[in-house]
Amino acid sequence: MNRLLATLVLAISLTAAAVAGAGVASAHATRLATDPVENTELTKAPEKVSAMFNEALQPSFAAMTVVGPDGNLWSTGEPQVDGAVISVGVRPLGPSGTYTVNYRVTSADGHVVSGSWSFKLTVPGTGTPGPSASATNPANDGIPVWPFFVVAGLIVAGGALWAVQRQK
Ligand SMILES: [Cu+2]
Repeated sequence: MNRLLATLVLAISLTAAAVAGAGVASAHATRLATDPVENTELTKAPEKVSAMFNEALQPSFAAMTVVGPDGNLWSTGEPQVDGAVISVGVRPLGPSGTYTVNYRVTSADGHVVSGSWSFKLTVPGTGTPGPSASATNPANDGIPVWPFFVVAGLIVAGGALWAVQRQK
């Protein structure tokens, strides 16, 4: 019975390690399309911005912001993940110029992918901005991957140790 349990623990540990390894090997989510299209010139603010990827995204840790030419946040609310699409609401825009959409999504394989694109507002709007974006760019706070490997390694070591001790 004890040996069976030890074997089970080892099997689970190896599976965890294999999953961690598989994440490195498989491809990240790739951005296929954006709305508005990159570098589009708009005369009116979009109600929301979105990016579509080549695979379903994990809804956890998703981030998306719109930063205006004034350095302020023009996105509003929480980003929404729907299958392969992430979107966020946009306030009525303000000054004309370049608005940059920053995003961070989690691929199906667990890897975090971040990026950005821009569009241009050619006619200034009357909207009021959110807070300054300098501290809230999602591209700046990537989630480190190494704690996952440390935990996987500890599980494998623990399982092996247990298996060895049970055989004495
Ligand atoms: Cu990946």
